[in-house]
Amino acid sequence: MKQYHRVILQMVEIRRNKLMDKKVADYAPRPLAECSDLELFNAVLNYTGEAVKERGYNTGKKKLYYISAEFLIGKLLSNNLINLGLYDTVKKELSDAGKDITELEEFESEPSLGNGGLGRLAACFIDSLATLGYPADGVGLAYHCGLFRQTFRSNKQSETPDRWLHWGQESWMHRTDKRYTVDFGGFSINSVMYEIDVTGYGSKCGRLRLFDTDTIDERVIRDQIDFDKSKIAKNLTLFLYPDDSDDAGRILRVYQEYFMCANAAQLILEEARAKGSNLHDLYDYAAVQINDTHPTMVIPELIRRLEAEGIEEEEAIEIVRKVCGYTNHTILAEALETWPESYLEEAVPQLMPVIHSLADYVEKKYDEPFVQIIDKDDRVHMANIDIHFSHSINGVAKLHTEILKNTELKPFYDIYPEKFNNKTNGITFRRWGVMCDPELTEAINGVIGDAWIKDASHLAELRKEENDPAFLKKLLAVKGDNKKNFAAYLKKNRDIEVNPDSVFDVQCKRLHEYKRQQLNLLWAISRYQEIKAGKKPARPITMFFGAKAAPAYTIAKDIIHAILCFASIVDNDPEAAPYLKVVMLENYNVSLAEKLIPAADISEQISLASKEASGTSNMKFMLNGAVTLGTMDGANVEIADLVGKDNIYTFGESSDEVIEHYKKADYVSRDYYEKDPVLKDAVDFLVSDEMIAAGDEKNLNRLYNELLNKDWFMTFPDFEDYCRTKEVMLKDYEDRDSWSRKMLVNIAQAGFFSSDRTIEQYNTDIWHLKRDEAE
Ligand code: NBG
Repeated sequence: MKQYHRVILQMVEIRRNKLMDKKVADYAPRPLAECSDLELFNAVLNYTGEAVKERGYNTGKKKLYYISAEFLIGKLLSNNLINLGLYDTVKKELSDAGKDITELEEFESEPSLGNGGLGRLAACFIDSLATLGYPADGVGLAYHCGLFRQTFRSNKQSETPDRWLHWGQESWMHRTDKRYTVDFGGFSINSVMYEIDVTGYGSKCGRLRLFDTDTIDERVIRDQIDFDKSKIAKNLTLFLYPDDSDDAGRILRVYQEYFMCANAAQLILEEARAKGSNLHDLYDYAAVQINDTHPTMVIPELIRRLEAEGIEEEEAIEIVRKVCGYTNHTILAEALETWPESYLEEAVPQLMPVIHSLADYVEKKYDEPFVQIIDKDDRVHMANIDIHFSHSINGVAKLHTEILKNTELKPFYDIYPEKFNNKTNGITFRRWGVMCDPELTEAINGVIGDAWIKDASHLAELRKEENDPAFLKKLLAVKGDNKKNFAAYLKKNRDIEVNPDSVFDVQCKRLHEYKRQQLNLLWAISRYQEIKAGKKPARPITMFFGAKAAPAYTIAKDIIHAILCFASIVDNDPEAAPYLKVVMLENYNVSLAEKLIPAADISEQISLASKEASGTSNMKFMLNGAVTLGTMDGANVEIADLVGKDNIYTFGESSDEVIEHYKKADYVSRDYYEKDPVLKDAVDFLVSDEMIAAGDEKNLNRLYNELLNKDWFMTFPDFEDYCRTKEVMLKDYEDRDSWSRKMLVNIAQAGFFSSDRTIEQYNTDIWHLKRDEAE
């Protein structure tokens, strides 16, 4: 038998520093035992702030500005303490005073600055940048109410403002003295810059710089998240992705985007100059990464500002091109923003001469209509600006980049083959391993040490344990504990009861038809129908969904409604309830993910092949020992390559087949419905008497008709294979020995998906930053 000894994280990486002599108690107004939660939280905040100051920031001549509309950073207390090597010390100090650090974690509110994978990726990237020692800022907006807080009422999603920050109260976000003026058509707004320190693991720190204005007035919010969209100075940074179903909402997005870019541009030029740049050599001082199309206006804005400094337009364009890189995160047309020229004229008239110049430049060189900046309907294509006027265009997984090159962006690839490159996404192992799964971390450290936390390639050393029954058993035990912990959390905090001995089958991600939560739901319905017909499964299954639907996305909300109605039917059916449970988790966010993912057995990654650019929850699940059930889409393809076919369950049509269907327009969902009685029964159940009694006939009918008459994301063709594959998977789950080996292989092969690897690749190919000189 092997001995599993506890390795204390701090011993390895952390330089002992002066702060070690200080305590949280030194920052508290009274003895810790007598402190309120708020006093305690502030004490830890200030103690941590001191530690950050001692660490200092990564500096260097050239700095990266990672501009993004979203930074889904999650709570910071534990993450910062772990990165600073202070977690165990603080935990002990608090516990000696009778205080529980996990309660303080619950007290902390989660910053609402992002939506999904794109924003979480930005957060993982700034963690890795700090850890690796690269000078870098994240640049974005300080939304007061973020996306929205999701609640369920009458089995439907309802949205309320997420007032995550109590303005004026101490927080991780510090107000700075930096102020800029941003001009819009007919008026100007003064900005104020806030900063959040980004701690690296055993390294110096980076910064997240978020812009806001003092004129915001939350009183313009009316009912729920509805607000007066015309009062730009009062509403500019209230919400992330304000409802864009009308003109006012869409123009507001343009105002927001320009506000972000105009501030970023001023910051970049000011800092470069302060370091000695004459602006002709901006490339030696700044790299800009444009995260999706939202920050596109930084290109014309920088050009405009360089021209104002006396640089000729042609040179200004070349300078900016050398500085900027663009990351594409989706092939869905709706996410490739285009704005009517008239919006830009109204909101940012000063940019129009530049945009017209860029458009002329392209038009003179290329005939192809697809690559033009402004189309025949006078719409400005933001991605097209990015592609022509930055030096690098990357997709976020191998398959995605190939699809961009060969299909979606082919006319651009024909012009600029050298600009296209792939950077498969990654996740930070500090948050998604060490912090969220301490028991697993301890088990891993016990056999291979903790070097994997900073150099994830070490995880592969775990493969040597493949035939060690003690370690495999340990993995099962850890998973069992995590499931129990999550079940206890749900009971205590949400009054939901789940059976930790059931299979935990999880799909958590934004709600979108292409991600196909509806496919999972149809499986659940057919499982229910089997049970009702007398076929009782060997083991119960608990299906977890976590997803927010964009407020104006009707069908996505109908899918949530159907899941909630179905969940209530199962709960109230004593015949089915012992075997099946469906849980739609309210307000899924980073903090909940950190609890849910370590407890998962099955990771549902079932997007329509070709549509999921990468997926990153697939990587988080894998690192936490869940096994993937997925299509050959996004990064699933690379997971399959790494773990081998025995350690992943794949199904469904290939991306080539799917792309072919779209090309030929030959898919008819009703044909599948007529052909497959199991599918037909499941689909019909959506509008059954039981469902209508549980919900709203209008919504259920709409979903039913959508699937039957359109099913744009081809749920039906994959249904049979999905059910068959899931059945095999559930059967295999019962062989606990061989399942634990699958878990191990997944964990051991996850090293490739560290965001440290991704960042090194961006740096080598795109940014060319130098690491901060180690002391
Ligand atoms: C998302 C994709 C995911 C991908 C993340 C991060 C958007 C627009 N795109 O597949 O859907 O993992 O970006 O790259 O949120």
